[in-house]
Amino acid sequence: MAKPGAPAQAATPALRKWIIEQAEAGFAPDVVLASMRASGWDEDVAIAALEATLTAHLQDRSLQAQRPAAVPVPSPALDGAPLWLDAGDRQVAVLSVMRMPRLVVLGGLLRDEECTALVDLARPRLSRSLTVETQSGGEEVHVDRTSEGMFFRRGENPLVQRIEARIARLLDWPEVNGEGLQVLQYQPGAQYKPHYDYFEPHEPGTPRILERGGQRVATLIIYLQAPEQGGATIFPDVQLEVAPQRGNAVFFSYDRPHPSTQSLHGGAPVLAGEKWIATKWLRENEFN
Ligand code: PD2
Ligand code: ZN
Repeated sequence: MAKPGAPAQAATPALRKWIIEQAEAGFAPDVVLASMRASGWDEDVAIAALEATLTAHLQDRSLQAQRPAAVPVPSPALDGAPLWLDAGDRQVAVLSVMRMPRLVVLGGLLRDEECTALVDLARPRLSRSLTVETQSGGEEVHVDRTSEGMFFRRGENPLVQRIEARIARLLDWPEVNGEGLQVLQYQPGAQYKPHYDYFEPHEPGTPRILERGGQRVATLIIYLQAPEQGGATIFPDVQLEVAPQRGNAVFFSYDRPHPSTQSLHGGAPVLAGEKWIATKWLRENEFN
């Protein structure tokens, strides 16, 4: 609190930055306080600013220290800002690029006939989608995920092989690091509430999951059938909605299993029609 009669003084971002620089340079708080007093800061204001700034700074530092280390992630070859990417047997359009979260919207990853064929192969094999049960590392039915789905085994048939080879080339990531392609169907009302695709490091079931290829480091969601309304893939941290247009895809990576990647995402409720997607999750190492 400023003393009566003292000019109103506030801890500006510039002052906070300066306080942190002094602390990092090794000056004790009382030395920094003396220096602030000498520059005309009211003592009470200066003490409050010092306390608040240094406490917040220590909290930030300890959160940073707890953050898992970053690892290499798949990425399309975006150097030079190309409009098209080489996916081997197909050129794929770059529609949007974001740095944080690391995200790319891709156009024409699959041909219409490939989308239809995947849906036809998947339809008879659908069952209620599961989510990871974090205690055991197993899976469970969950209200947050109301789609129906199935998994293809990696390389299960020529169509899946072709798509997997395309994805590996596009993202420059080994095919064997990919989980089997998952196909999901969302009926009107179905959704997937916001979540992270990586496995929570501190959950008891995670070590078991990581035995098969390590962490997930990226997700590719391919739209196989657009609903009539709704069903966008949403990224709440950055208020982005990707429209689920057939043949297009959204790719995003997360270099550590931590919310700082801003990779929180969900499937908004389908309002009319049916939405179908295929998801490819990419692991750090070979998935088996
Ligand atoms: O269907 C989607 O848009 C969606 C949203 C969030 C899919 C996934 N996550 C997923 O397959 O992980
Ligand atoms: Zn997801």
